[in-house]
Amino acid sequence: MTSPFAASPFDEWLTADPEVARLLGEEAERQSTTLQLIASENFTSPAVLAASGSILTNKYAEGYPGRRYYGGNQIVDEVEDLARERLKALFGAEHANVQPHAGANANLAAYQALLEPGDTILAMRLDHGGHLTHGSPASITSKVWRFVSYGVSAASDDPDKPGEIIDFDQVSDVAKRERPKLIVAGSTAYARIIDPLPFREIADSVGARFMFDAAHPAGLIAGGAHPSPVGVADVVTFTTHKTLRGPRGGAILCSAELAKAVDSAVFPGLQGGPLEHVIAAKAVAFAEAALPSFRTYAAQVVANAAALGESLTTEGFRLVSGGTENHQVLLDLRTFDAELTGKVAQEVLDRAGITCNRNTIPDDPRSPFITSGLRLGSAAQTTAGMGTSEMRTIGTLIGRTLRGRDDDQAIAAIRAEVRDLCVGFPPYPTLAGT
Ligand code: DSN
Repeated sequence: MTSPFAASPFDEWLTADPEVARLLGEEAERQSTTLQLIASENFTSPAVLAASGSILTNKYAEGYPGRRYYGGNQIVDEVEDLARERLKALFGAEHANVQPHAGANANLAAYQALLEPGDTILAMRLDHGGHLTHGSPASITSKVWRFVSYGVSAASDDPDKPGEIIDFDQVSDVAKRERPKLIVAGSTAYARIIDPLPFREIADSVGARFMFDAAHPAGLIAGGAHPSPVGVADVVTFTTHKTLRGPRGGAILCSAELAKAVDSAVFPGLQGGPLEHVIAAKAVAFAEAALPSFRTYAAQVVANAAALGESLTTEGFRLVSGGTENHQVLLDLRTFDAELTGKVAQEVLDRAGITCNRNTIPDDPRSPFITSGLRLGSAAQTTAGMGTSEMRTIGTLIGRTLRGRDDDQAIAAIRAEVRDLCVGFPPYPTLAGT
């Protein structure tokens, strides 16, 4: 197949480096002929691609607009100010920092702004859906701060009273016992809306600060599909590349009162020179997310995840937390096949052209490397134009792939069906070659 970028200047500029050009072409083919169901991924717009591939990568700009440590930043200052103003307007925030290179950096900077080393942080258990930066023993966060955790309620078979939902009694009990300086809401594998208000109440009851890590739902919040934590939490961190559909990176929102502490924590506390080409791309994405069409997109992402979840339930999988209210579907594979691990499922689905990741599920008896779960997301394929009907087809394809996992011919046939489906929904139609 012709590279979707064949008509763009990217290939031409790379003729001097045929090896990298070839790899980009192969990745373009992979992204446009396989299903992108990793819940933390998306397809940025061509304008975001253009800004992130721009000459702003050449510029050193340590500091902030109007207060740089290098000359020649007149234009860069305008770029970063534009990004900050657009982001503040998008979420109604008093202050924005658009320099974090990633979500992990944003979280580290927020902790640094709000806490002293050794202070206690209450965050979601990693094996119940929390993120590495919420206190994994492998993360620097747990070496600097002391983490205690809350989890989700027990699993339930009652469709009217689903389990595996954030247990606010537990959040409150642990908060009262451990007196954390900071309570963190937010997750990496959790399919429900996270309401910031109960967290705020609990934080206030113990005199803690409250941080909302909105890495996953940022686009759903911007698009009005989820409640906003801005103005409720002291600090909101997020990545710009998941549901928000921008370039790979992070950002922080906070009150004017915390602006100086947050800015100092990002630079010089954690990072050196900001990636101004990425900041320009963030500015583009923030403007896109303010368009009415983005509200339609956010609603469709949620509807698509629900359709995918329903279809997978019909195939015999159990949905962790009994359903989905965001862009994620977290599957318990054991009801489908007690022997099937997340690792095997991910590998077989990869062969069929269905890209997703294995994930632990609450109280998973298997290790994080093997797992009993799979995490799927609807954000990227919704950007490519797929709707609920395609999501139901994908659910069926996943069921067929995993049932036929020992049959190479069956997998090859599904791979062909996946390619046919994807060809109808090119992620970059305006860049497509002929
Ligand atoms: N935890 C990653 C994810 O959600 O895929 C992002 O850091």
